[in-house]
Amino acid sequence: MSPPPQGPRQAAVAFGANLERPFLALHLAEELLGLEEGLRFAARSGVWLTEPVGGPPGQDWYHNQVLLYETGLEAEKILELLLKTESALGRARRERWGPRIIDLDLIFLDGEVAQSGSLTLPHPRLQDRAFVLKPLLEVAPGWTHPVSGLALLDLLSRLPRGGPSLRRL
Ligand code: A4P
Ligand code: MG
Repeated sequence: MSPPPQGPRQAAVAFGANLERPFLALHLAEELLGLEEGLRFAARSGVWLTEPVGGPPGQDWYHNQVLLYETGLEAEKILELLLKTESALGRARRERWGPRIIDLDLIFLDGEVAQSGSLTLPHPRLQDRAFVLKPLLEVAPGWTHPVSGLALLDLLSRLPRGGPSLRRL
């Protein structure tokens, strides 16, 4: 039996940039993704200036933003489009959590739960990161984590006090 036809789902994509011209990188990534068939832009958060989490000391603060799309695409296909867009903008993979011209992460696809070598959903570190949770709250305030059952506000309230700084630009 074939699976029942699925209506469009909401996909949240986190954008992060901390090299050269981060505003331009965020803008270009949005434009490129907007050209992809199957991803329909729904909402964008403000841009947040955020202290780096992990990675080498001394790297610049990040510009972070979350965009929401409506899509009929499968998660693997969305990830492929994100990686393609990173490459198109000249991202070279060097060290983990190192500075990057653009990083595009799939945060959630509705309530889908996935765990494979190349894809984990929801994003495995989203609950640890104010730089994802704060902009996400702007575009998807009603989303709840399908594994923990926690709402975004609950996740935010569980972040340790005195964590990395951030502010909305
Ligand atoms: N991958 C698995 N699941 C996913 C998913 N849901 N979305 C795989 C995106 N990718 C997913 O990622 C490595 C691989 O993860 C991908 O090839 C994909 O198959 P990457 O982008 O190549 O490597 P990375 O980003 O250096 O590592 P990682 O672990 O993804 O880092 P994070 O978690 O993305 O963190 N601080 C601030 N303030 N702001 C930031 O944006 N970003 C990072 C990177 C660290 N510190 C930061 C920020
Ligand atoms: Mg990434």
